[in-house]
Amino acid sequence: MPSSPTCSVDLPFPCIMGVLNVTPDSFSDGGRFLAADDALAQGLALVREGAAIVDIGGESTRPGSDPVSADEELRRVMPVVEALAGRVGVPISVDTMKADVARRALAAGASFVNDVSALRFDPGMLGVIAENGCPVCLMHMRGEPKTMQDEPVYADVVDEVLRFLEERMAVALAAGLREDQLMIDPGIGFGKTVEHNLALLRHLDRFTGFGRPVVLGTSRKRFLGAILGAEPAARTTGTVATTVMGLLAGAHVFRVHDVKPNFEALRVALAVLEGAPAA
Ligand code: PMM
Repeated sequence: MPSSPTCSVDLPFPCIMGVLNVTPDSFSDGGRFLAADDALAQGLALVREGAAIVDIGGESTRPGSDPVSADEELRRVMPVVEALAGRVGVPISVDTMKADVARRALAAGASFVNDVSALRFDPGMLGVIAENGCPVCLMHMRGEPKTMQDEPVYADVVDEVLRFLEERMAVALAAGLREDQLMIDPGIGFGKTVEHNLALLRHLDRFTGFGRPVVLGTSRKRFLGAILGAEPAARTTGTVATTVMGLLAGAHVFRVHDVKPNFEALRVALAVLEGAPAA
């Protein structure tokens, strides 16, 4: 039976992290949930469909995107965190690289931080996580969103991403974070070609070797478009294929926009692995 390390926020294994982007420009759902009421309804819908985490983000990290100010990010994110905290019944993560946004979101009821810069962009972030004692997802990204897709080159993408995550975990532990606060993510699409993404997915099992929960974010991403010749909204089936493969490789958390099909695929795959439907 598959299993995964425990975390300081109790997350079922496997589980879905539903994406709630409160941005005008995210690549697949930008602009849809800018009004707090729409975001609240979408957050509740994600949980109804099976999400065990709602991931709220106010800054697009799509390739080529410009950063937004902390004030603007707070203006987007805080009403949604405040509206959802205590109402969704599942942990909320805040997808941010900024210490101020993380601090305020945690104070308003978010349970952990999803930092796609792996604590590199804001020197204050490590302190916020340490003070709060909450989990943090450390994701690999080459460079920054503005430039990350400018001809990324790796000698061996899997080795380099593994080494990067090992180094970021060491930095976090040296600063006083506990091991059970850490989750890791290979950062599919962040400074990687299609072939790099495929190599990371093919060798995803190696990421479980650190003994920390592995987060996988493939949802509707560009490499699926390259394979299928499909626009983001038509990449759901492709996403589901990677979710099932990710489960077989031992990934724990699946960050997706389309919760229901991914949740159902996990339930069926898990039933096959365990020889019985989950209770
Ligand atoms: N991808 C995006 C944003 N945040 N966080 C984690 N941990 N892993 C990811 O792969 C990831 C992320 C970009 O996708 P979006 O624009 O659809 O949110």
